[in-house]
Amino acid sequence: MVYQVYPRSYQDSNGDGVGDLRGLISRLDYIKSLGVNVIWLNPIFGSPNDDNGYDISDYRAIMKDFGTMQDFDELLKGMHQRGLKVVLDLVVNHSSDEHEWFKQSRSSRTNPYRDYYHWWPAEKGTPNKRQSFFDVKGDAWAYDPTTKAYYLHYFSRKQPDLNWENPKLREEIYSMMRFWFDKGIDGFRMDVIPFISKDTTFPPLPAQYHGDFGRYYANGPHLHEYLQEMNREALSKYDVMSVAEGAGVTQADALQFVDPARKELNMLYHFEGMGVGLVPGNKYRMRTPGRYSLLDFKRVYTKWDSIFARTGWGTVYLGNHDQPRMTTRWGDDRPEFRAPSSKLLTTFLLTMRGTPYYYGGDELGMTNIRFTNIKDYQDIETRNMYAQLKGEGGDLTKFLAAQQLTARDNGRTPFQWDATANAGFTTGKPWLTINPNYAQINAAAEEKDPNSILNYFRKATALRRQHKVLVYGQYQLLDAANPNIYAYTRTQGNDKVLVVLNFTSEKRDWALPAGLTLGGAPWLNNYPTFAAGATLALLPWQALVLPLR
Ligand code: TEU
Repeated sequence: MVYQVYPRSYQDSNGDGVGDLRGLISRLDYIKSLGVNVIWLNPIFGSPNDDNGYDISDYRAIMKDFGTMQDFDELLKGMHQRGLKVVLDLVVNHSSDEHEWFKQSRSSRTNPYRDYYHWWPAEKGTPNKRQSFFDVKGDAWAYDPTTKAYYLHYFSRKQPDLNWENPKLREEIYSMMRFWFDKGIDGFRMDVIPFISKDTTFPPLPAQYHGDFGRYYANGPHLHEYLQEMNREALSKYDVMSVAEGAGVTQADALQFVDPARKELNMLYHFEGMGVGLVPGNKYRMRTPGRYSLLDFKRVYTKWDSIFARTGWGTVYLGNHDQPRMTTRWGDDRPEFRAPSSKLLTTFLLTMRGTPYYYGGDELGMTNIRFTNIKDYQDIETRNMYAQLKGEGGDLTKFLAAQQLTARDNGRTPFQWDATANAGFTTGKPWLTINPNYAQINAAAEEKDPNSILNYFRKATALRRQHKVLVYGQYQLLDAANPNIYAYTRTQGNDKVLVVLNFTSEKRDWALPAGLTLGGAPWLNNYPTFAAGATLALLPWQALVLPLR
């Protein structure tokens, strides 16, 4: 079970309003108490923070805001002493434009670092259009007057794409990976790793990828060669894990990354689940704001389970630092439904096959902050989309309304530790506004309440540790056509359990399918009561894990 920590928002120790490593060290006992065993930290490396650390200017240093290498060593030791594994973020599709490599590269056309990046000389004309995720104009080519050439940046202008065709660059990266492995880290989460290989002739974007360029970016000609090389040169030399951020990866491609026979990566997390309820290819437009089809949801997770049924290994997540809060997005964050729906989503994550990636703060049932003003946002993605839309004369009111549900900053507001000033996160001015609901929703209050969302999460992690059937058992969807209830069994040898999840804010009856016989008290129930019988009378967002005979 992986628990994701967004260090910027976890705990500040020095009052500068930004979370840091010493803050995190002070919270290790809390993390240990959750019952998870792997901690993934978002980027902690040298960075000017154009994109909160996803723009790295020094891969072998700690970001000044976060502390020093000594702090990191202490953190790693503290984690290992508690039996926790540490996974860092590997961001190597691009670097910062403030990285020494890029400074050299842009200085002249003959500089030895020129080929560390993708350059298009202006005398060849304007390069074929590539779409940028974060550029104000949406253009992934930026003109650089010093050498009269364009450089490629799929993300912001301050995130130039590295040129993986260059063997020297690749060796630098593997060596940097070995540096961190030698320090003792336990693995990497690999940022947009499917994008590293490019057709460097940069032909026109084929029509089938218009509006869905992520899928084209993920399809580079040498991608799997590079991943195999990375495995040979770095990963295979250590006892470590690897997980790809599977941007643009389809069901048909997935096993190419994680089939053990191919010797590439261990896991991949897909984006399809996050797309449920959105207009295809457009995360800013929900089909019906605040609603999604449970049938689509079930279809996606069932299909992805089947992909890894014979080989490879899956993942499951409902939120991360690029997503809104899980309870707001997939549950119902109104006061009466917030706790049961958070607990239901936790039940889902911890009873599916594959490794759960659980986002820090979700164990408290944190919710979207729903900013009303563009000035409240810190995220480059939201700010630049807004600027772009403004330039085009688009509907900014509608955009801001959609952002209340989908913007990344919703998932990045500081961790809510207690009801004291600034939620116990900082004594200074927080870098991003803290959700004012911290007075009610905070870890200290939930510690005291045996029925809190936090304590439910602990029960669920303990259950998953105790019962291997929840980890490895075969998954079988039941009642596929039911638009309100998600039910499935997990089976391993003689162990069989039934999971029943009422994904609505209403009471629902659900008839136990023929052939299933309950085998005792629920292993997990997010309500104090449970009406057993041939028909289960489910309360709003009720979640049950029931042993079967
Ligand atoms: O995200 C990759 C990615 O595809 C994003 O465009 C993502 O789809 C978008 O943020 C969703 O809103 C990774 C990181 O997780 C993200 O935080 C970085 O900003 C991005 O790469 C660039 O490094």
